[in-house]
Amino acid sequence: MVKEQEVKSAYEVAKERYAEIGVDTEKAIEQLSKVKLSIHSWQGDDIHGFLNPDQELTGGIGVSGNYPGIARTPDELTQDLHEGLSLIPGKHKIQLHTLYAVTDRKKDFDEVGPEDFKYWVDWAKEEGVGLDMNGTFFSHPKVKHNFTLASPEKEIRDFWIKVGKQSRAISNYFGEELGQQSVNNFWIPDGFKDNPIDKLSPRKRLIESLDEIIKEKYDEKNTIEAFEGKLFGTGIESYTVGSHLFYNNYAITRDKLWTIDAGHWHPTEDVSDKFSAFMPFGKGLMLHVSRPVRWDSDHVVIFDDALVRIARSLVRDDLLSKTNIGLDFFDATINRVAAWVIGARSTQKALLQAMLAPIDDLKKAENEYDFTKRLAVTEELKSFPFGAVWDEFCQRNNVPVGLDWMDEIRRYEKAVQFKRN
Ligand code: RNT
Ligand code: ZN
Repeated sequence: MVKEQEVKSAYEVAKERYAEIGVDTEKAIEQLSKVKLSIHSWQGDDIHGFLNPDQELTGGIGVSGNYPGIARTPDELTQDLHEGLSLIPGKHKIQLHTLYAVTDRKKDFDEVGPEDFKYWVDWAKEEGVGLDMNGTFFSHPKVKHNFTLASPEKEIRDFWIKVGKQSRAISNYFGEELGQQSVNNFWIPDGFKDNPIDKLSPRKRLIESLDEIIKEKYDEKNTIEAFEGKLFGTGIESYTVGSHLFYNNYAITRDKLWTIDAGHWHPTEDVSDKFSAFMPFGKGLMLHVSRPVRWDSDHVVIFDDALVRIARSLVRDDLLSKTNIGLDFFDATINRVAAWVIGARSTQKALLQAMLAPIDDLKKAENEYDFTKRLAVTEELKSFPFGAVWDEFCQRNNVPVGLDWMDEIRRYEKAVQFKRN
């Protein structure tokens, strides 16, 4: 066990070091405690959900691994989420999907409504978390040749439009019940494996379907839509109807949020550079923080350069208040609760490190063309003792410091998860 006093004294030293360059660590701690992450339920059960758990996962996404202890029921999933949340400092949100409805009889995707999410709302109230939503447009027989809302068949489109409308009603219910805005994220897999003849008509159909879905007015205090584009999916390599540019334009013209999933771009593209290019025009962003390894592989998020850059852009450009930071990865080769904890804590650490910088001072240097100072300071900052501030943050939030959380995971998997099989 890490000793409380040691954390305190290391923090005091770090506080001094940062004060010397004009950085107030208390302010950073305060700022970080206000950032809510939207933690994705689907890391806990490999995106099976409860509506049709035996249906294969489709849509061009995939989970690999079979680490023991997967959550199979609503109670197991909420138990695991509770465990994960107890190891992540701060107050957060959970992202759900249509798939996670808890129904009293067999229901299809288009039939589930707010009443089927009462289980989650009750749990969220008890847990003190918010809820975000995602309509599910995959893992269902009505995904025909990888098409949903942009399908050439009206009957198929109508089914998915209904799913979209229901997801809005559910998201609105989350907002009303929990007193905080619920972001309703839309991602559909629609596209072709091989070169299409007609790239325009599917996009026009998608616009029509989406416009129909968002026709009904809901109070934005409760719910707002976000639209997530993509470059490609497995088996959908040649053409994606909902491309980045498509949703970028859709979000701007409909005054909605644009979702940027860190895995949905060419590996050499820096997604963090897009925030400041979108924000002056857009209402706000939803992020799906993920880690693409060579492709959109949805590895667990770690403290790597890509994450550091995302955090820096949000903090330096003061975009946190207009950005919803969601996580989106799925790895079943490691303990699924640990995956949540690692991804969430890494994201928070990156944000904290970004906050621990003399940002105004650096902006001033930049405007005065003092690029020498800019480079010198940003480079030295990398080895400043931000870890001591992070430890203090964890301690103040009553979650384990350092690797202590791993001891708890080992206890939990023995006592709970490994007993499931
Ligand atoms: C898929 C998108 C989408 C999904 C989740 C499960 O490429 O990233 O966000 O990962 O909805
Ligand atoms: Zn995503």
